[in-house]
Amino acid sequence: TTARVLADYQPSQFQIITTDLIFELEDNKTLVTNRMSIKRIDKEAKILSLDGEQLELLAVSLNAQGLDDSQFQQDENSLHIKVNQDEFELTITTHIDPQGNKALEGLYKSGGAFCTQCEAEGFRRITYYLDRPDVMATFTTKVIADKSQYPFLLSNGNKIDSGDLEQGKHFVTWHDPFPKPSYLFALVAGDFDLVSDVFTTCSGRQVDLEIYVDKGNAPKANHAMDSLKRSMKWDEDVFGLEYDLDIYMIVAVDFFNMGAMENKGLNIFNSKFVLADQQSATDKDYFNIEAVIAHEYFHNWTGNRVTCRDWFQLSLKEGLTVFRDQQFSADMHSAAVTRIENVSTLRAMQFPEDDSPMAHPIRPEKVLEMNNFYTMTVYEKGSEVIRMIYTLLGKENFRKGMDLYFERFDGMAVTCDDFVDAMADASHIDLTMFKRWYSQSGTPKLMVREQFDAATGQYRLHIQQINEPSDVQPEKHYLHIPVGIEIISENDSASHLLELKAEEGSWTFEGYKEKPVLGFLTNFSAPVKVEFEQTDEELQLLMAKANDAFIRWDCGQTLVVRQVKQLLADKDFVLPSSLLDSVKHILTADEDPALRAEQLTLPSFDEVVEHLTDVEPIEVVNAISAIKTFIAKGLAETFMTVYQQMSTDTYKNDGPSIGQRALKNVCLDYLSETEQANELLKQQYQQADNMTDTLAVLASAAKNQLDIFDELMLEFEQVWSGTRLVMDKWFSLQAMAQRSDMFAKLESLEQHALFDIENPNRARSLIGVFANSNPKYFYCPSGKGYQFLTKHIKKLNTINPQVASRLITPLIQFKRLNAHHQQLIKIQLQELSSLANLSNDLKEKLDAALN
Ligand code: BAL
Ligand code: ZN
Repeated sequence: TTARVLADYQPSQFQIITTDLIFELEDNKTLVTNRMSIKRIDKEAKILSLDGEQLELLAVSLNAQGLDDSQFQQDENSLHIKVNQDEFELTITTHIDPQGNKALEGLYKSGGAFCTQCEAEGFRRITYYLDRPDVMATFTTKVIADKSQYPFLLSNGNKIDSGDLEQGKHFVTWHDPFPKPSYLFALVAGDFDLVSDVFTTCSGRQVDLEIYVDKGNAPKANHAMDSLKRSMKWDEDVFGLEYDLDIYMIVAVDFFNMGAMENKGLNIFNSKFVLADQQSATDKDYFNIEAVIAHEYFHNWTGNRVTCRDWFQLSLKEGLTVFRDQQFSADMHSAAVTRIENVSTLRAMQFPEDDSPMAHPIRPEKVLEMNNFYTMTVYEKGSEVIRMIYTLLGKENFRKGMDLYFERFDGMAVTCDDFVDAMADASHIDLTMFKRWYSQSGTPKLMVREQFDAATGQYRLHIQQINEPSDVQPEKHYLHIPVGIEIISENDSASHLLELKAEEGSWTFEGYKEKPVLGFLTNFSAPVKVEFEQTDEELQLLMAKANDAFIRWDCGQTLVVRQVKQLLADKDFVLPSSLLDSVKHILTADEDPALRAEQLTLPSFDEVVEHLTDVEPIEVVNAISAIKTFIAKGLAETFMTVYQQMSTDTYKNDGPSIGQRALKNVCLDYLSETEQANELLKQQYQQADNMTDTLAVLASAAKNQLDIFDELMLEFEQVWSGTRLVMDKWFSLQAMAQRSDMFAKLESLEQHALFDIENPNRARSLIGVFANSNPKYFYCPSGKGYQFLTKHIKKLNTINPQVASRLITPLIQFKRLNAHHQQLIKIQLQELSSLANLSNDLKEKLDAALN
């Protein structure tokens, strides 16, 4: 296989107008009959080439005439058929093996149920097809299966027929009136608990809402259902977007590569993003479930009604839909806290990606395996790019742009340029230069200088943008960057939006008696790094006084990163007591507890590493840990006071209670560094009536290597061994624990009866969490951590290449490590690249990393 290139895009020579599918479901031999009515668009075309992988072809007929071998040709990934008519009907029958499908792409079995995952290119594992998003057909799907095993037979659209058949079988036929690309196709067959509700749309239509979960889990679907109704209402209120079918279904499955999938009218979800109750799910789980339910629902317009022309345009729907779900979460909860968490994720996960051998623009230009491009860049940086448009246009113009986008492109497969053009045309704001964000990779760096002239009262700000060349993009251009600032003077605070549209820009502000203090990049107005030499005192002032909550939080993070750098430079450096003053100020401030919890959370290993080069990881781990201990010991009493203030008797699931729990558990984590740790944790563990508090204890015990850890984990395992999602948490806690016998422990965990490498959630909870959240042992100078990861990637390469390819990320992002670690990692990468049967997924990343 060779990589595809954006510049080579050609419209399809053929369009499929209707697709009629019949599935006769059997574990190892499902019969798929696919009848397509096809139009030839390019009259010169003589051969129709359909995509197909891992299919057993049984028969092909053209206009009801069976074809023989001379009329079509088959190769590994396609079927070529001679055609000479402008309109014809093609019927293809194939056998597929859902039970044997461990890659979880196409039709497969999750537990006892059949389900599908077609995005990006999984439909070609179901039948031969023009498996590309700009081919949009009207689907009718008949599903036949054993009635007692599979009482529910689901597909996209509306149910139009059903009935019983011989031999205990039955069938249901579905028709989806909205033309769609094959990646939005879905089928589910199984036995479930059904939770139903209705939603009345703004125009008064009744929509049936149905959530299907494993038997016994119905009570855990209520939060998902409420989240769905809130999402439907929000999209009407904020964007005027109404749901369009009579039914909206969500099915939760345990084996799923992604978080969830927005198939038209029939979302399929990783059960992790559906199931929740007080006992088994944390506040964070509740938040994420609501966000993912919203995300998939919002795709109905941004993704399904208007879809992508080709897969290079993925951010057209993903960046925009992430932006929409972030806005929704901000409206449902604290906007400040939501924004801070978005930025943390971006810095910890997208910035490293954008600086790695796999760096790509939000609209990639070259793709070998499309599944490799469901990335932090396409999603999260993509959302930041939409947010910048929102910031530049303002709320009203942004809405006008969205309206124009739907007016122009409803029912079509379009490009990122089409979206930006709609925004520019509706607002009369020139976004020509702004479009460079779509084609340039890398995180820009802003160099900020300020100057104050006491004689004239002028405050002058100078910003320079630096876009470092990369191997793939040796020539970078400057970008159009919205820069929010807040200028704080003695008795005033003023906010401005600056637009940097050249390599450098200067702005002058008048009328200051003393040098004002600058809050730079309010609300994180652009996905950039900042170099700005502010004094510690200025940062402390901003932490206390800035109106912008992001600035208040960010200045605290900057201070901590500074301390880490000092500790790395000088082992005898003594942390300043001013750090304690700042933390104490936050702890006792009259501020939303949820925000205080964010402010008290130290930057993660990954966030800190983004500020360093030539890194010896253990030193960074130790420096962060020294700061935490210093704060914990210096303020133990205050932490205890706030901990007690935030402790309440009864569990409630409302915003204030969630914020209080967050702050309480941050305090608990600091208190885990003090002498009362074991006792305090044990007490909270025993009293906890919800998973948030229980998990907080276990996480603190794991990270602080407390004596009680193993004992509590044993107890937890006995209580929860029958609940898969909770056991994922148990494996994650084991994987993030600090213990001297870490590698022996990992070996025993992979032998654990409940470890199952074929389940992506389980694989991620042990292997992924170890590699991403246990830097002390993953980056062990012996190389054992890297070897552990490599061993599992090798196994997954043949079982589930998508999961393997995701897990390799920390081995690809090695640039900031010192030579010793880079060398150790390279050995692993070379070993992987010499694997027989190396998947395209891994090959693409290994080639980039080893070139
Ligand atoms: N389209 C894949 C899953 C998601 O982004 O919603
Ligand atoms: Zn999405």
